[in-house]
Amino acid sequence: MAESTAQPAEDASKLVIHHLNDSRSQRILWLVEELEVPYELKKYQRTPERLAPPELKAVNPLGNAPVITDGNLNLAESGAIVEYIIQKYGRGRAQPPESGTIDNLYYTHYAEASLMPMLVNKLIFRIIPQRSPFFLRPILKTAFNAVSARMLDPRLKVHAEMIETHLSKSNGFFAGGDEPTSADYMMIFCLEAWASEGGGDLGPQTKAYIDRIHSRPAYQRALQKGGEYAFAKTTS
Ligand SMILES: N[C@@H](CCC(=O)N[C@@H](CS)C(=O)NCC(=O)O)C(=O)O
Repeated sequence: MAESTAQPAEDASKLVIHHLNDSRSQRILWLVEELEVPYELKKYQRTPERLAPPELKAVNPLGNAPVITDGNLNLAESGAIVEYIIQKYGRGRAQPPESGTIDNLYYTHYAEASLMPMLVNKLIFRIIPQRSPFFLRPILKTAFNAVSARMLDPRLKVHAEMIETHLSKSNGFFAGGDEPTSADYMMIFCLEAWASEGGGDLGPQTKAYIDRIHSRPAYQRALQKGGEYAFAKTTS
């Protein structure tokens, strides 16, 4: 969703980040902290059902996060936001080296298009039994665990191997340069969510990558500013 709002934003000169706790908007906070882009933070709290609160609908008809407001523009979808901010505010930073252009393109899109849907399914399969009537829980838990083990885990194993192989050759970041690029800003949330679901087959290079990103000062600043974030655990 990208729309020109009829009303100008209060302060059109400042980028506004609409941040939901425990969510993909942590990607955007890390990015702006890393690039030292001035911004205003608007925080939203998940409901007891872990949904986004209705106020987010004022800036995104889908009601989810992240969203940014830049002047008259409201822009949702974390991949679009990452690319927009790098292009408009990056001052030449966060660019992949020539040799990493295709890896950057691939992992920037792979994160939400291929990996995240499987991780979300895994999460949903775990949550459905917990939120079902008490007497149905044991049978639903058995059924959904079986579906997860048969349909998701073997596929996730292949993904984990691909990522591990890539990171073992890519010299620190997904595009192989000397600073994070859009691929890193997109991939970190998936890997964090995966690790916090048990980590399954995540390899040592992948775990070391997550810990390395967590140790960056800009990442730590983003955590402090954003507040509650359940996924920034160390992997060891
Ligand atoms: N593909 C979208 C996914 C957006 C999304 O599902 N956001 C979640 C947070 S991680 C959300 O707002 N969930 C609460 C809800 O949908 O009510 C993106 O990358 O921005």
